Amino acid sequence: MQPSTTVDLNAKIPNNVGLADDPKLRRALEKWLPSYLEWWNDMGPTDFADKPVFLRTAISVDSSGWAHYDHIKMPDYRWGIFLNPRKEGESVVRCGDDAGKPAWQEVPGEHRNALRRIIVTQADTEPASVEQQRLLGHIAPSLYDLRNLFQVNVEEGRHLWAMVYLLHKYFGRDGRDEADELLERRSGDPDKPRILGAFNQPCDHWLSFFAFTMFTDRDGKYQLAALAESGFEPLARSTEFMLTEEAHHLFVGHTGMQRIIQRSAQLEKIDPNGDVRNQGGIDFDLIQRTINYWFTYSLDLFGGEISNNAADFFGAGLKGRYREFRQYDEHRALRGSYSLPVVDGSKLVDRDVPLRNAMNEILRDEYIKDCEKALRKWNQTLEQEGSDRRITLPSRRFHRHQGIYAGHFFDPQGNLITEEQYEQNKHRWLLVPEDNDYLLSIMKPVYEPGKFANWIAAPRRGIEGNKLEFEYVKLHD
Ligand code: BYC
Ligand code: FE
Ligand code: FE
Repeated sequence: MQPSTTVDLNAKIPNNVGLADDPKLRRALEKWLPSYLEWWNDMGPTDFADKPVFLRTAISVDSSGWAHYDHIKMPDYRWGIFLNPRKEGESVVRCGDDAGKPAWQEVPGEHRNALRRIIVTQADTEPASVEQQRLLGHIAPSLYDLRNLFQVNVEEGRHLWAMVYLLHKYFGRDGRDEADELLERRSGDPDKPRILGAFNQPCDHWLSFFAFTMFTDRDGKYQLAALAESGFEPLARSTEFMLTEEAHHLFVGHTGMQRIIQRSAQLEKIDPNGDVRNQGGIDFDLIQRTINYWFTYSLDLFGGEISNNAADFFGAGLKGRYREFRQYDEHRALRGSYSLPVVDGSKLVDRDVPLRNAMNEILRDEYIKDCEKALRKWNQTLEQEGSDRRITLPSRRFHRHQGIYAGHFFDPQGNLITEEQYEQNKHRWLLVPEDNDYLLSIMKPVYEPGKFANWIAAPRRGIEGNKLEFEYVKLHD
């Protein structure tokens, strides 16, 4: 059945997947709903449950006007299930051995395990990020930012719904068990951690929050885009709709970092010695260490440079390249190779890898290009503010925990160094506990409408045509 573009908004779970006509599935999801809400209450944003937040809610899959904005309390958010419509001629397997054949509306038996694994991995990141960010509301730099945090949080919750729908509908008993386990794992818990590395790292303050939404949510963009090329069409349509929401998360990260950089440049000018910290701001070295930290953990999320999993996923038509359908003419990738530097003793030598095995690296290339674009914007901001400082991205080899560079030591320029050299310098390159102490010392909540903390510039404009003074979160009745 083709999902319609009209959304059933009156249903207990808003959806355009025909839940009303599938009582068994509807009951299963309605049973999962209270467990989800219990998780939200335990692990979602602390203490703001009774405060109306100016949130957007997805109400349609029509690209013009898909969202509705209103003040609502987060536990009353209408988490729904939405699939993008698909045009004629687009319902094909887009990559691999079966490229060009009709897309699958059901899970092919031979790809069942791989698909389940991909969906569970994707799903697991969504609640993980909400857990990582749960305390940040207490130190928000403004009501505008507080609202954006909560907007990201409720939408990550909806992304979990999008994946849990697929697990319940297409994976039977196993899928239901996986859906339950998604509510049991916890970010950073040594006994039942989240699946991927970055989602177990603490996100204690707003500098990390903005770097996370800039760099880690951006991995989300590229993974979702690769899954939007999947031959399993329900997955492709789900992830396509998730991408419309994702754009806002990336906006929050990109502009959040930019506003901090801008403010630091202003404080540098004000201070007689150009000392940003002396003015209560965030110095550029600390900003750089934070970028180094979250960018590299996010690079890990693409998996190994040389990967049999990636080759299998691509060959099976489960996961394509970025914009596979539109950007490439040849969708099999059986010929050709990808050259990359590998560690050989004490030096780096180039090695050719069959194209399919390099799919993680090819996606990582797209991601890095996108990040470089953002860095150029931030450096423009610095130039406009009259600062001589510039921010950079570290090498993709630096500080890696996955793939061929893990277990070796590199400086941020990508040169091989000894473990000793690395240990001696890492406090200059990566976030350290003292950084967190300092950031927490300057991050006091600013809850007065239209006011912003000293360490961050105000945004250019408000949300949905509202002024910056608008009460984006109503803390007092
Ligand atoms: N941490 O061949 P390899 C988002 C494991 S973010 C821990 O190198 P593969 C969001 C791997 O599982 C997007 N383990 O990698 C953002 C494998 O384990 P097994 C999330 C890792 O499989 C912000 C082994 O290493 N979506 O949406 O080609 C807020 C060797 O695997 C890591 C997806 O990830 C790691 N970083 O690629 C909210 C899409 N990396 O089999 C949300 C689905 C690798 O030996 N996932 N491993 O036990 C995938 O497509 C793939 O699983 C990966 C890994 C790209 C993650
Ligand atoms: Fe998400
Ligand atoms: Fe996101």
